[in-house]
Amino acid sequence: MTQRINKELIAQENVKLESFLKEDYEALGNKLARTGINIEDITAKAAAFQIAVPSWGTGTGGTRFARFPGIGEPRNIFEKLEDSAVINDLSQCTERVSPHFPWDKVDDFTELKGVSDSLNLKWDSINSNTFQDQPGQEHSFKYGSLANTSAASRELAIQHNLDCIKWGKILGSKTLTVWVGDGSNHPGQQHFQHAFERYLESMKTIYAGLPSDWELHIEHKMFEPAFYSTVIQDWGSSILAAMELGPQAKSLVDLGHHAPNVNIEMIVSRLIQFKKLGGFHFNDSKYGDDDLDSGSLHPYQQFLIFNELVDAQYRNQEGFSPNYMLDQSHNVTDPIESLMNSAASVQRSYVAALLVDRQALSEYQTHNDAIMASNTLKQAFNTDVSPILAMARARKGGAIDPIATYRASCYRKAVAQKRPSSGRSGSGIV
Ligand code: PSV
Ligand code: MN
Repeated sequence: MTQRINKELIAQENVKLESFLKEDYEALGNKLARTGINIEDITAKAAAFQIAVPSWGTGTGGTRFARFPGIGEPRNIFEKLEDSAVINDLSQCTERVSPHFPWDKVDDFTELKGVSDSLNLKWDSINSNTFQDQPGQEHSFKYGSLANTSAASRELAIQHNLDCIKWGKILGSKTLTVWVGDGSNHPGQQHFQHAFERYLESMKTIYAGLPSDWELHIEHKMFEPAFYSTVIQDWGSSILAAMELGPQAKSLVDLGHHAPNVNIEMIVSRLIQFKKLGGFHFNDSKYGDDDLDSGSLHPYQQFLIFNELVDAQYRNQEGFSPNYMLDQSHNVTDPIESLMNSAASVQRSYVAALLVDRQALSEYQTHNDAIMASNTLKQAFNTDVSPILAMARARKGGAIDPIATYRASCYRKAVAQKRPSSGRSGSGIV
């Protein structure tokens, strides 16, 4: 039987905090009312916010040096769904799960859909994996997949993506996300233009297999596994590819996939402007693609990204409906705790961005009042919206304090009994 967080336990834990929450919510409501903001409008938007959980994020991550397995790790997609359901039970903003194939491949996708339905979970974007070889694979991806010089390897990679669409249709997904590690490790190893041409040709076949109500998201990443050049290394290559393919192809922004100090919020704005923003993989980083917990290091950057997103919503920007998803590696924490924290952190950025006085900001921009424009953003960012997040969760049956309730449930200990350790302590970045 699937393990869940007992609803009574959530209620019991919430009772302990209810009166404090009410007080804080009222105080914040009064404060916001002074600037003409109705807290209930904001709470309704917070409650409607959703961010998908990556199936692979429910397991313990690692580096290329080592992995230290946690207890009670999910061993397959069914157990990953169980953990995802717990995250949503407590957080109430993560009703979708984004799978990765073939990591999450099953024999019977109809059965998998039945299980997710029974857990009240939906499926987000399907992620294809052509960055490693599977046991017995006939044509290797060692020298790339969609851009490989070998037609047989390219064909295999294309077919895998078409299979992902087929499986995704059964699950009710509407998006395919393609990230490839194709690139080179030595100057001269790869002809830049020819590699990009091969990639585009392969992607055109995948695009042709896309149902008319689906989107194809192209995820760029500056480096790794290729350390000299990567075919889709930046948002420039990604948007070029998306433009070449057609309107259903868009760019996906993973926060960790840019050169240090790049102005990601401005990239987001450009993609919005040209109807090419497909979605996000949220995480945080200090050095590279660190896959740290969202908002743990650069909460202001995350807020500034949401400032662009809320601005697009405010302006009713055409073609704007990005997917939000987490993509992190939890090496030293319980992944459930990290994912709950991170979902709330992204939701926090969204809610704070809703507080920006857009009319005032526009006036300051018109009159080149840099200080006041910047202060307008800072004022929203510095507002502690915790009571709004907690209220939105509690009203939907979630936890006022998700981590405390999760710990009180002893869920991890309970699942550890039926999920013996995989013992997989070798290296592995996910
Ligand atoms: C690549 O680093 C990435 O960000 C892509 O989204 C992959 O699908 C995911 O991580 C897992 O390897
Ligand atoms: Mn990613």
